[in-house]
Amino acid sequence: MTTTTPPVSKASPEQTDAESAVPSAASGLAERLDTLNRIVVLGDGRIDETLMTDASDLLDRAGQRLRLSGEHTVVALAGGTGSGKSSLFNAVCGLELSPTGLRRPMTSSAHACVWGLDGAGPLLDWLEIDPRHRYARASALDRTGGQAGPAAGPMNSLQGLVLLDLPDHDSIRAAHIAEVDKYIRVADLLIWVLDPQKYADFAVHRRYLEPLAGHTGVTLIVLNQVDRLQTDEVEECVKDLRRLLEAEGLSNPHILTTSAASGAGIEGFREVLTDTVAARQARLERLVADIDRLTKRFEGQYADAEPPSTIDDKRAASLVEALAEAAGVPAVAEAMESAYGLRALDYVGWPLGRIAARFHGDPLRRMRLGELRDELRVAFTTPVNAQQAHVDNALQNVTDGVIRDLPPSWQRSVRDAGRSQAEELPEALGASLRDVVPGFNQVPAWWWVVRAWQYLLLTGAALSLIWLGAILAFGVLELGHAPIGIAGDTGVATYVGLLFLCTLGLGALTASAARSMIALSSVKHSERMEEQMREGVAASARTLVIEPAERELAVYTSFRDETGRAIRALPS
Ligand SMILES: Nc1nc2c(ncn2[C@@H]2O[C@H](COP(=O)(O)OP(=O)(O)OP(=O)(O)O)[C@@H](O)[C@H]2O)c(=O)[nH]1
Ligand SMILES: [Mg+2]
Repeated sequence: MTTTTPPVSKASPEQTDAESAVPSAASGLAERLDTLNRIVVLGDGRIDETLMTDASDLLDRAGQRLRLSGEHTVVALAGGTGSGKSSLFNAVCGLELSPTGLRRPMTSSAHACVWGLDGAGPLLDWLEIDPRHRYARASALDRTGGQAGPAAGPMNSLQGLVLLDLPDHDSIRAAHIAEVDKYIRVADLLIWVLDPQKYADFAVHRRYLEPLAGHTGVTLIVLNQVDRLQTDEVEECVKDLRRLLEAEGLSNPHILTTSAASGAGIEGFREVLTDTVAARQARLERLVADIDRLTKRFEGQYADAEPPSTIDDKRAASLVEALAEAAGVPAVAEAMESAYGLRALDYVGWPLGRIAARFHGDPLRRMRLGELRDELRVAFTTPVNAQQAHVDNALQNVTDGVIRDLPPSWQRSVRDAGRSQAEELPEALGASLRDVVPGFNQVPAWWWVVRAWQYLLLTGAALSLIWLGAILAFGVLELGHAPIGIAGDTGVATYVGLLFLCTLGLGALTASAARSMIALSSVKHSERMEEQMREGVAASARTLVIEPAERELAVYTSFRDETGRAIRALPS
């Protein structure tokens, strides 16, 4: 007794030619697995962990299954205890291979029967079927018919079938459920064996059929034990079951009715198996259905809004500003300005004033210079002791506006990327400050020129003073004979006196003019130093904050592109 429904992987006559059949379901599968692999690489550690684990598991499973025999189709008989899985298994095998009976549950570990053992060994090992529960059937047997019925002919050969009889899914034994779940994950074709009493069983519907609604192409529903019902009751039962399945999202479910006891429907069941095995598409269709189901779960993992690819200049500039502030750049620049002024006076001040100051000591000036030196030495030699809260705030602000339209998990990952190298920031900021030291220590050429000019004037003043002394000694007091006439000539005394005063005056003027110039240039100098420090801070901000965040944005963009494409390619 078989209801008319779309066949599971029903092979057309041409498709029974194994080689030509395979590519139809396979086409696009490799590409889809590649896409999924890229999505996993991009999303790993960033999005929902369970989803990532499931995706990786699927990739592993697909890789393993595709490497294993494509000549074999793994068909699992699943269902509640007593529904008749083992009885159907035996009926298809034509031998009593799996014990059946009244004990509940009866089957405690999977039994496998293989038609065509060649190449099936690694597949059975991968399926972890206990060697004691592995059986082989020669295909010829099926052509001559087992218990299941008359010869079906070569086209109906079960060659390539790996039929699994599973324990019950509703077992009181947790190990049974774990085993069932394992095989339901890996089987190429799933057969749910239901019976008229428990076909609406909540557990099987909620736990398996509903979540696998997209797997209709690789799912077969068998209503067994129909010998217990009247003909009209069977139809009513099938109708009700179909309604139930469709309400759960299984569109156009393929339902068969059988009786393992009377043999009714068994031949039709074998035919479906024969067609499925001959088409050799179930293995690939199962993987395609799994990829479809998994891909749908990525729907909430990206946002429709086009993501930004860069941190805009305004945000980058405020980050630099905040980091420069946290590193104390303005204060260092101010200290540099003062130190520059004090240092300049050592060069351009009137030498006599400096000498006098050195003798008398100018405690205030000395203290100030000492403080400045300490301040700068600390700034230049140690990592910046930037205020953590200030830096944290700046790091948060730089990504906050940019990630607004990203899904929460990606907001987190971009924010984390922006902070990923935060620990290196103090050292890098310290280095940015240190980098300006050579520039700061340089003495401008004009300081030397002024200093030489000042010494020239001082020499002029000293010489004119000596000259005046000579005139006083030789010309006025006539203490002796002048070595050269002009040295004792009182007539030039006025000019020499004037020369002396002029050199002193010029020295004072030069010192005063130089001071004004220093006042101007120290501001310019500190501005230049500050600019250099800010450039360093900006470079650190770029390498340690902006670039990691932008790289993460690029990862999200690729993830969004790949996932979006995969979701759009899903069958509607
Ligand atoms: N009347 C009738 N009885 C059946 C049919 N199929 C199986 N049975 C009986 O139902 C009982 C359970 O059958 P099993 O094949 O052991 O059931 P199972 O689904 O393998 O059960 P577990 O191994 O416990 O999960 C046995 O006594 C079978 O003889 C059927 O189509 N009609
Ligand atoms: Mg059983």
